Amino acid sequence: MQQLTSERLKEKIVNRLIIENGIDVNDATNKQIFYALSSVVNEEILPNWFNTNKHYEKTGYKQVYYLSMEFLIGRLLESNLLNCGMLASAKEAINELGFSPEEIFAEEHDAGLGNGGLGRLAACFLDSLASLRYPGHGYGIRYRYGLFEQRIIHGNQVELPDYWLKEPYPWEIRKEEEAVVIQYHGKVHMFKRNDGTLEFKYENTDKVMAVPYDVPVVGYNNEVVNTLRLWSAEPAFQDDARSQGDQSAFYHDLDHHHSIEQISGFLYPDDSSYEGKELRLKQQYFLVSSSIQNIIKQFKKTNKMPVSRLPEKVVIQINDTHPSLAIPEMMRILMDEERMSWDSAWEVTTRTFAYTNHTTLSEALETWPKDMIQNLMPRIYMIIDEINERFCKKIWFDYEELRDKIPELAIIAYDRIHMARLAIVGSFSVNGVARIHTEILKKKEMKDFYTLYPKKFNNKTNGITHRRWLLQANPHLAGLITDVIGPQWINRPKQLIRLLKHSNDKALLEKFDEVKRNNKIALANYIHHQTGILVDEKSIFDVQIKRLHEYKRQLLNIFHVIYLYNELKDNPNQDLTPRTFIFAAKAAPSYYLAKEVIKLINTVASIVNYDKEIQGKLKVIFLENYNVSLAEKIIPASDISEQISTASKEASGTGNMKMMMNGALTLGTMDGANIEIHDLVGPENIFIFGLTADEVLDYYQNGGYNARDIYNKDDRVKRILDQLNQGEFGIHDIEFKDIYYNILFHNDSYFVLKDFEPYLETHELVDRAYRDRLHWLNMSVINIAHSGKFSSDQTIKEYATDIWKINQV
Ligand code: 26V
Repeated sequence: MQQLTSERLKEKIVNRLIIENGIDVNDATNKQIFYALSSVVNEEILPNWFNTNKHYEKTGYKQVYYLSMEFLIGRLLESNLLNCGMLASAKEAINELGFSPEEIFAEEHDAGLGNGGLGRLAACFLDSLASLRYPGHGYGIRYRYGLFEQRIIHGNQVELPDYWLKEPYPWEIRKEEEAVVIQYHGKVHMFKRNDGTLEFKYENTDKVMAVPYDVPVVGYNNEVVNTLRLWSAEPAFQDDARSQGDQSAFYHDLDHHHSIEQISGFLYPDDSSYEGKELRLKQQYFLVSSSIQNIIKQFKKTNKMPVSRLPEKVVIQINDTHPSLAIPEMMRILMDEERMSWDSAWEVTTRTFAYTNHTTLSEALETWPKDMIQNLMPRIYMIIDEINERFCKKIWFDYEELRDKIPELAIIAYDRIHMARLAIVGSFSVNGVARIHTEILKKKEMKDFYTLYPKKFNNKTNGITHRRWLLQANPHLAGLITDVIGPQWINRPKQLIRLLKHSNDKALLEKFDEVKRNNKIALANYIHHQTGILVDEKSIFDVQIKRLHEYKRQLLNIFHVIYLYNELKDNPNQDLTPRTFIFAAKAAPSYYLAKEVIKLINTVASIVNYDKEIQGKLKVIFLENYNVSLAEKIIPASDISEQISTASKEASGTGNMKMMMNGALTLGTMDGANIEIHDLVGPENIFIFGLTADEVLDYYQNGGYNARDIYNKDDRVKRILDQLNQGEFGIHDIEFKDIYYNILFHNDSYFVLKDFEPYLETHELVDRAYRDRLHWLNMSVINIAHSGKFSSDQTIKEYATDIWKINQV
């Protein structure tokens, strides 16, 4: 790619402002500069995008499609500049024009089309696919409202709608000519054709149009541009009631249009508990029907082969069970439109789909009432019913030892449709997202399915794109690494391991120290600007940023803070390394206890931060509206990465990888990918504590844990819980009785009290370790050196070779 100099970029921006806005650059607003620069970047991207598509069409490479209800892509200007090789010159150009790059980038509204880990993983995967030259694309929904914006008011979370499309989104292109029709409701009629095969006709269906908006996915310095196709719901046909002046029909129309547009209206903001809302089901079918129709159409156009050969050219990864209706939808199209027999359609379908599981939490498992599916998509229901019949028969006849288990294996059981079971039966691959998670699936959660299909199960440990999370978010660290080991690590992140050789070089460690300090100063400034609170950049930045969920145990973290505060009140001169506890987290709007924890953190902050007696040794910061852009600010400044889920509950985690890559040390349980981090860096370079997954699972199964015993025996614990109960940790009558009751009367389901003491002890080790600056930096560099293993490039290569069988172009 011809790389643009900053001079040339400036010219282009100046021109763009004249042509588009009729203004002089000196009069331009930040917003106008943002749009001008985006348009210049698009000029670079678009020809490559066009050529990539042409190339795929011409060569007929096998394509992978990643189907996901969520893509948490964040901002794109800076990452597109980076991947086009223009970031440095663009920053220079912006500066020289008298603007601040940071402010210009901040003009872009985060695309928050996801809840958390699962959606962000999808975004990292797209980046790696394009950067490794794999023909891989995303299919999702263009929600008009992304994940809510969070404000903290009097310590409480308040949700505001995120109308991210209020202003034009410079990265999307509407492709009206690719629109497809989705049908809901109606009746299905069955006919026998002359050749004896069956034909299905649909009558009186409600039709909705799915219009794609394409977003380019730019590969790193390689001219590949893949596609993220986001579907938007629109009325399929213009009713003519309006022109006929029929008032009531007119209003009926408006209503109708509104309910259609609602299908892509908003992202469901709850990733902690499944709720069987019909609109959500409509969204899922909307995504899968439009995507599968589109995939088959593209396959035919490119390959001139019978659809029976689809699996040679297409593989579809479904991101959790949310898009698993794609399986019966594929069957429907192959049989009803392509006239294939059941057996051949099933063969094609099961060779095309692969399924990733992202959680074992039972409350997140999707099941839908069978009536709802039958009413909303009668033909799809018939197909699921048939898949189920055949599957159950197979168990009955071929696996006698599993006969008793049929109710736990059947796709339709007790009038509900079990989406994970459908996904397993209909796919050739089932994977978990970290080693321990896959093992739990095989040994426990999906044990009987594993007996049925041992070869389907495999592990693919998650990863993160080091381009966004290191090169872009932490340019000074990236620069320093390049100074030490050369730039090869950028294309081969595993080469970060070459840092190991230098991890004892004192002069070098000082430089790492300086980078971290500057990042901490930048974050401290941001914190001051946002909250008015001054934090000391010399304190330990102890960070927990993730969705708020009981199993992630932000409560354990804040209990530790309260404990430290109590200790300092008893003895203000205690020898404690100053700490800044940084939290950021959104709670699902209906998750009462999670919101109580947010309120507790903010209440503790409001007391601790203003208590002169503790001499500024503790600060508690809750940064509102956690999203991708805020993560990019916090992560480079983190010293301690809190990954303290109840063991066995966190499928993988990816924040743990991001912070490790930025030189933070993990303080965590043996859960998710923490275990793999531990195994790589060794026990001496990580702070591990608490129950193991086996111990937790054993307690769940056999009992033997009593939270009240700990409350009675441990004065520190008793004091904290009593403070919550008696409103002592409260101002203006705020109490936290429900947290108190939850722990003591529901026997502390997440083992907060059980892990409390080992957690405190481990924090004391952290406190001591931080005092030996060089040793700390040595550990930090060792962590960075091993983090290449967690680049999503590595993960994607494994998906590509083990599951997808696709080649780099
Ligand atoms: C669950 C649900 C439940 C029903 C309604 C809507 C909804 C939407 C999203 C989810 C996702 C829950 C699963 C999830 O996000 N898992 C996270 O996936 C990450 C990427 O694999 C992984 O790192 C985290 O450990 C895991 O919690």
